[in-house]
Amino acid sequence: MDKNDKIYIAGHRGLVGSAIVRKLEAEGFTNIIKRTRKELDLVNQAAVTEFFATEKPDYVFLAAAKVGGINANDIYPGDFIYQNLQIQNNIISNAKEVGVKKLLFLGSSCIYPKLSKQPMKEEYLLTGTLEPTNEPYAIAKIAGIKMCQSYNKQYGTNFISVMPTNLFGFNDNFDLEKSHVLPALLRKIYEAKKNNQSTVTVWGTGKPRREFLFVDDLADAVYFLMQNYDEDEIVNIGTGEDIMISELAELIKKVIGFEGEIVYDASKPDGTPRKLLDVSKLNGLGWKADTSLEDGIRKTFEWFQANLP
Ligand code: GFB
Repeated sequence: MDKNDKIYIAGHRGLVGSAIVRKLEAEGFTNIIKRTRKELDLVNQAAVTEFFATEKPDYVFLAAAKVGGINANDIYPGDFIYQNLQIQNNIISNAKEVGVKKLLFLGSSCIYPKLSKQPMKEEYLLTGTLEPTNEPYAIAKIAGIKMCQSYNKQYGTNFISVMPTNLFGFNDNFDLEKSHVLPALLRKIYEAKKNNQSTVTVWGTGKPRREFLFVDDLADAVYFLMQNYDEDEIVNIGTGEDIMISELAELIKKVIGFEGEIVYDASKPDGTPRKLLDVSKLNGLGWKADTSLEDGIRKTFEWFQANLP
């Protein structure tokens, strides 16, 4: 990518898209195209077709998606499958129509089977049954991967797909019902400390294990792959390390300085027992994550405090 190439970042206000914008701006890119949802509804095929025909971007980062934590996936499955399929179909097909040089599609580690062997290698895709709470979202993401690969095969495009682990950082969603676990616990524990509560409730048993990647590291990896990877096969992006949800809660307690007790609500779903990515392919290409979980949580907590509504 040249510094003045036209680069469209779909989803530039979200957790991932905003981190990619920060990265590209820091690298000196000057021609970044952004559209808010009000300006361009990505679910609307005609609007997306017109946008691509007018703007004709050179490169596309497809970071726009309907996302949420385990509860949001569970209660809005129709929105998750419909909106994600629409957004990605509209963008990928129109990128091909106007001759985009390269597109990077962001998937998710939930595309792998619920009870997959750990750590999860790229080739485990479609080898088993998915986790039911996020199956509609995962099916949409799998369709996106297959769409990129099929277009490469039939039309000779260069559309790559990457599978990030659970992400966190600036511009995340801190809504207590719909967010992912890390921002939810940051907010719950922060509020518990502020209100002198003696306990904080964590959903599930606390036993599931998750891998967390600071989103600025993700943006760095995505930038690296946009320049150095041109293959059909998907690439995992993660740290290669995971922790128990109960350990995450203790770590966030330590960062925030909350001295109360963590209690578990086992009536809430645990989801997949473990979701650790095998990142040997990405490491072999020459990229490694470098923000520790504790540092990432500290930075995110500072951002959260500075940006409280
Ligand atoms: O982050 P999370 O919602 O996503 O939940 P998943 C991870 C684990 O944390 C689950 C537990 O075992 C939750 O039960 N947890 C504990 C909590 N307390 C809380 C809380 O207050 N809020 C939330 N949200 N969880 C999502 C998928 O799965 O991960 C998406 O549903 C996507 O499709 C995303 O793949 C990365 O890792 O379980």
